[in-house]
Amino acid sequence: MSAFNAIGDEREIDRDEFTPGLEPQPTWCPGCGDFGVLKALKQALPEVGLTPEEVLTVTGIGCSGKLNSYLDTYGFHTIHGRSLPVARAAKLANDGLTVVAAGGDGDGYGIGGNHFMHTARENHDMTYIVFNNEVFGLTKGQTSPTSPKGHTSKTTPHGNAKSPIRPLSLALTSGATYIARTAAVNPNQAKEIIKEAIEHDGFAHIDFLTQCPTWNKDARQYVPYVDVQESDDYDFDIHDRKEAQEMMFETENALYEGTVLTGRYFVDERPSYQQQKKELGEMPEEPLAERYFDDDAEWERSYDLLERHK
Ligand SMILES: Cc1ncc(C[n+]2csc(CCOP(=O)(O)OP(=O)(O)O)c2C)c(N)n1
Ligand code: SF4
Ligand SMILES: [Mg+2]
Repeated sequence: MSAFNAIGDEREIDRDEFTPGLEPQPTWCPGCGDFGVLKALKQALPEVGLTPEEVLTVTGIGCSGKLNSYLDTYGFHTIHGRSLPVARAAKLANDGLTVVAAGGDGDGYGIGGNHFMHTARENHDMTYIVFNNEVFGLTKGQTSPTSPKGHTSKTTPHGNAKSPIRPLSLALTSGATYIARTAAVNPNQAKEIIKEAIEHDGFAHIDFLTQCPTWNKDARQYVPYVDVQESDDYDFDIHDRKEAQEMMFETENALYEGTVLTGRYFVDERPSYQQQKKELGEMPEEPLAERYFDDDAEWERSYDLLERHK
């Protein structure tokens, strides 16, 4: 029996199964928002009926990138900004896996920004969690693509001259089909949003506000927050692109003016890339890795291809 045969098994599971037995405790600083992501994810995975062996967590580099060290799923800690291409390849090679990609604001909106845009455009079926703490945490607090204008740090001692990126708007115009923002201070909402994102068939982007008390001088905890679905002050249709766009724009401005808006912003039913590849007959019917176990399989090996080009 290969590791993949476990996919599809039905049994009772709980969040403790996602806690590694041998790994050390998280090394995040006390009060770090990253704990909130880990907690919400550990609760969400069993609640959608997943077992650890059905999930792959792919992370970038940063404090956020340590997520899969503390989570007992398959894991791949990639290089800076490259969680999405690795996640895409894994999902294409084994469509049975539930893929969660994760990384920081520097990782996903900076160095990996190009991958973010195209993974959204192509609507790859996965959940992408961006830990947005508005700084480069691991490397000691440099200004990042989501740092506010005027933000002071070692790299912008006189104040940040750049305007921050608009993550929700960027996801929308790029083509993501589920877009939400949540915050580490709102664990129940975070868990529900992660569950919806995992169950969504297509690219689901979660901008997850995670405070960095060590390096973000303002040490914002993102409280009080407003849930746009719960509040009477906001009324928009998450299936209407134009209304979602206006709400995202307001949300992105509000964050830097001191009002933290969170919730679901956009959901669309456009078929995922995997779905479209299946319709074209271009998706493997079994995980590609299974072929290593099948001596009779006829498949081209990379060195056969090299031979042909001699
Ligand atoms: C190609 C490359 N450039 C730079 C670095 C150094 N580096 C490591 S983590 C990091 C920033 C992390 O910031 P972010 O993605 O926001 O994650 P956080 O630590 O805040 O969770 C940088 C610049 C690297 N590892 N690789
Ligand atoms: S440096 Fe900031 S982001 Fe990194 S673990 Fe500490 S509080 Fe969290
Ligand atoms: Mg960061």
